[in-house]
Amino acid sequence: MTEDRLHRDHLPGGIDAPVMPTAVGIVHLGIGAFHRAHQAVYTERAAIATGDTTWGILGVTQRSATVRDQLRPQGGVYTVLTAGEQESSVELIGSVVDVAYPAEETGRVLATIAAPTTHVVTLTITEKGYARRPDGSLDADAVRGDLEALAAGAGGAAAADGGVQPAASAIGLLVRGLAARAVSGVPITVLTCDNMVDNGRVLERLVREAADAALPGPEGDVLRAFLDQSVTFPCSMVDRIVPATTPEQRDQVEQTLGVRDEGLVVGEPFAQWVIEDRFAGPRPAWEAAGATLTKDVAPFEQAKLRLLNGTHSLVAYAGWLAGHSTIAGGVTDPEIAERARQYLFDDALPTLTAPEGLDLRQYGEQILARFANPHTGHTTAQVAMDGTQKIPFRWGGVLADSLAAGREPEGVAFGLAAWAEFVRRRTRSGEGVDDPRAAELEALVGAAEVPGGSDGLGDVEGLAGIEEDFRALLALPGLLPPGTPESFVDAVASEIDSVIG
Ligand code: NAI
Ligand code: CS2
Repeated sequence: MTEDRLHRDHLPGGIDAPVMPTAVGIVHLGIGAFHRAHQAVYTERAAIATGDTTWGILGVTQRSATVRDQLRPQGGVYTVLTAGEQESSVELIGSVVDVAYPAEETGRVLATIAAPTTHVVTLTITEKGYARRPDGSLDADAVRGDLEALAAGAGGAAAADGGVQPAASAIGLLVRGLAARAVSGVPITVLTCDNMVDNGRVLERLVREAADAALPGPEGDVLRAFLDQSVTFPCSMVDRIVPATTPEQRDQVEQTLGVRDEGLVVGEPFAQWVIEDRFAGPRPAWEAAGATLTKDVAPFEQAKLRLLNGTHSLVAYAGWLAGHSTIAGGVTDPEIAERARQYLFDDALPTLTAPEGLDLRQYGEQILARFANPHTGHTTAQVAMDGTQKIPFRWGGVLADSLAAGREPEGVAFGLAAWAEFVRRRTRSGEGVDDPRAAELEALVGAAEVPGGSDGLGDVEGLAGIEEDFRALLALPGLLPPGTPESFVDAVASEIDSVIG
């Protein structure tokens, strides 16, 4: 350990000592920025409030070893920079004890999920991490290697020794870990913290589909009985704007602390966590850190996904098209602000039933103010990522409920037009689209034949060609709710002039 690098044994003065976990009670799949600035912060604060230090976190990162290489040299310790409009602060988090990279340590992760001292698995693997087909079912091809390992018995008791097949997917890793735990039968809670409607039920269905695909016969009975009797998949609504950390932010905090924290994460001051109170066994006292436990998360989740995330995506696409690199820049652009308010208050808000005690109009104004905070540095490009995975959860419900009520939501039409033009422009420029279905999207752009053949004006580049691109993109399977009428697609196409600039 070099003195200029943050470490559990080398703490800068002026900030509170981190929690020193005495056991690993949580395995977290997808230890990216958000987990470190949200669930791990709640866990740390709950440990400080209650003195219960048995909730150490083993983080798991599957796409790259970066976060492991950031935190392991620091003994798992990192800092959270809270970047407010008026002030900022730095908090030291010690609840993460280590980070595992399954490509090299699958056996360790499976053994930790199976360990009786582990009581909760949490996830933030992004919407695309759930290996879903457009119809929401499990994409078995995406988890094939794990299903084969499970069928071969390589995901069970063998977990603790070497020679375990590296996990190929988060869902696969989770199912193999639960299969290993089914041997002991000790109950466990699996808590997803990803931005999906009914996220706990989505995850449970996918886990069961994977188990049935891998172990369809009597050999799967122990696992299925374990899932039925000893595993719960509660839903949760999570909220804190946490952008990807920039080198400049690491430099800023190094100046403040006097040591380098490669694991730094940055968040806004606002944070909220609403959790379905359906646990199979022990859990941290997250309510001691401000979390809300409730029997029904749905009203909170719908309000957040539709009002915050739906507006976020509209600002991201319209802002990017208008040349704004940040969300703050986009939401303070008068034309975009007007469109954002139209979507938020005229389209989304009327489809909601307010959670108890929440004034939705006030909540909406607060969301717009949060977006305008320039200090988080949240970029339009980051929010614009993975549109095919986000749009159905953010605009899909607003569109379906509006149509059912006899309304065609103009804000949603504009947002979809902005998304389509974003895809078209990123494809034509060669920059490409950051989306798990990018190949499908890019193949649709410019592929449409202009009716009546080329008109000498540069075929696909004419308005007719752009409209054909839009219609082809909007027809992407799984993007819009089933039964969306052609009249609404026409409404999206009528927004072409307002998005092509
Ligand atoms: P991030 O990019 O920092 O981390 C994403 C994590 O997911 C990484 O550990 C990555 O390895 C893993 N991952 C990505 N694709 C995967 C795949 N196909 N299979 C398995 N693992 C995969 O992103 P961040 O900021 O941590 O956000 C993660 C998720 O947290 C979001 O997608 C969202 O669902 C939720 N969230 C994020 C918020 C934010 O402001 N960043 C706020 C509220 C929720
Ligand atoms: C954002 C979310 O990146 C995105 O798609 O809309 O990560 C957003 O920052 C969070 O949901 C806020 O809680």
